[in-house]
Amino acid sequence: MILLEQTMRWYGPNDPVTLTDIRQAGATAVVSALHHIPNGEVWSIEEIRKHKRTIEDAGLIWSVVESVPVHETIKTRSGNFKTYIENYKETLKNLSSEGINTICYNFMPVLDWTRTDLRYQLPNGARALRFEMQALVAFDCFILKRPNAESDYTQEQLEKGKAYLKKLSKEEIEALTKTIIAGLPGAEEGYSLEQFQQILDTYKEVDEYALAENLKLFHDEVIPIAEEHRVYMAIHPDDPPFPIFGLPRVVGTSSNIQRIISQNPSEYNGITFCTGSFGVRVDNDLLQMIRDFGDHIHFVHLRSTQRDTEGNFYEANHLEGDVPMYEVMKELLLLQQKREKSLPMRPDHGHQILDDLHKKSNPGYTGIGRLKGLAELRGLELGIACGMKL
Ligand code: DNO
Repeated sequence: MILLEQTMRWYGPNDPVTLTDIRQAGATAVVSALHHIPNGEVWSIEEIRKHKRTIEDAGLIWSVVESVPVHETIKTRSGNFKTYIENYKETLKNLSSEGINTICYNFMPVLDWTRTDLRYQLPNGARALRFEMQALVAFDCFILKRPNAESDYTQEQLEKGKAYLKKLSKEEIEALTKTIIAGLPGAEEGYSLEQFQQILDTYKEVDEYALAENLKLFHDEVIPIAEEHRVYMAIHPDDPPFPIFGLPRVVGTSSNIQRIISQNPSEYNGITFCTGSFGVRVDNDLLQMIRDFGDHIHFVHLRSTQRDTEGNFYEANHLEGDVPMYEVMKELLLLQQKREKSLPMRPDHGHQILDDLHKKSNPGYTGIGRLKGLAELRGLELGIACGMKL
C-alpha cells in the first residue's frame, strides 16, 4: 500500500516552528528553501549541503524545495532574464547533485500568494487567513490608487470597497497595506506602495497571452535540464486563481494546466496540486484534474477553502469547506498505486489554535494548527486505504 509522504514546510533556522516540532507532529520530511539567498542568484552546492545537513541531523529528509523563485524579469522577459534563466538551471543542477529532485515554484506576477486578513476570527476563536474582495478593492482603488483600477470592478464592488475603507482606522489601513504588499512568508519580495506601483507598471505590456508565452519559453529552456538531471518541476497554481491588480494570471484553471503540459509534455514538467488554490474556483473540478493530470502531479498541498459568490474566501478546516477532501484523498491513493510512487504532501496552512494564538508564527504556518491538519489528513488517508484494501 503506497501512502503519501507526510511533510511540513520549514522556513529555515529562523522559523519559530522547529524541526523537532515538525518531527513530533509526525512528519517524516520537510519542504524547505534557501530563503537567505537573494531571488535569482545561484544556490551553491555548499549552501544546499549545509541546509540539508541541518534537516538530516534532526532526523528528517529534505524532500521538496519550495520554492526556487522565478525572477520577475523572466516573467516579463526583460532586462537580464537570460542570466536569471541560466542561474535557475545551475540551481536545479546543484539541487539534483545533492539528491533533491522535486522543485515547487510559481509564475505569479509581482505577488506570491495574497490575503487581506491574516487573523480572521472563526466562531470557535481560532484565527484563519482570509481573502476579502472589498478589502482588495479598498486597497487597490483608494489606498494604492492604481490608475484605472476602477475599471476592473463592478459599481457594487466599488461601493463596497469605499464603504469598507471608511470604517478603517489609520492603523488598520497600514495593516491592510502591509498584509497585501509587504510579502507573506515564502514570497521572497516585499514592496512599499511606490515600489509596488512601479513593479505593476513593468507588466503594462504583458497581458495574459504574453505571460503564457513567457512561461512556455521558460519551460523550453528549463525542462530539458530538469529532464537531464531528473528534477521534477512542480508549478504551483496562482493564489488566488483569478487576476488581481490588473495582472495577468496563467496557472489558475484546468485549461491553463492542460496548456502548460501539452506545450512541454515531459513528465518532469509537472504541477503542485494545491487543493486550496485550485479549489477557490467553482469551475476547477479537483477530482477530474487528478485523473487528467495525475502523471504530472509531483507534489501535493492539502487545504480547504470556504468561498462565497463574491470572490471572498477563508481557509477552512482541512476536512471541511469546499474541497471534497475525502474524494480527493481517494483519487490520490489510486494515483499513487497506479504510479507505484509515494507523493510528497504537506498540510497546507493551519489555523492559529490553542498556544498558536499566543505565539508568533509565520501566517498560515502555525505549529499546532498544521499538526491538527496533518493528523486529520493522515487519518483520513489510512482509513480510506484500509477500506479500499490497497
Ligand atoms: C503559500 C504557498 C505559496 C507557495 C508558492 C510556490 O502558503 O503555498 O507561497 O509556496 O507560491 O512557489
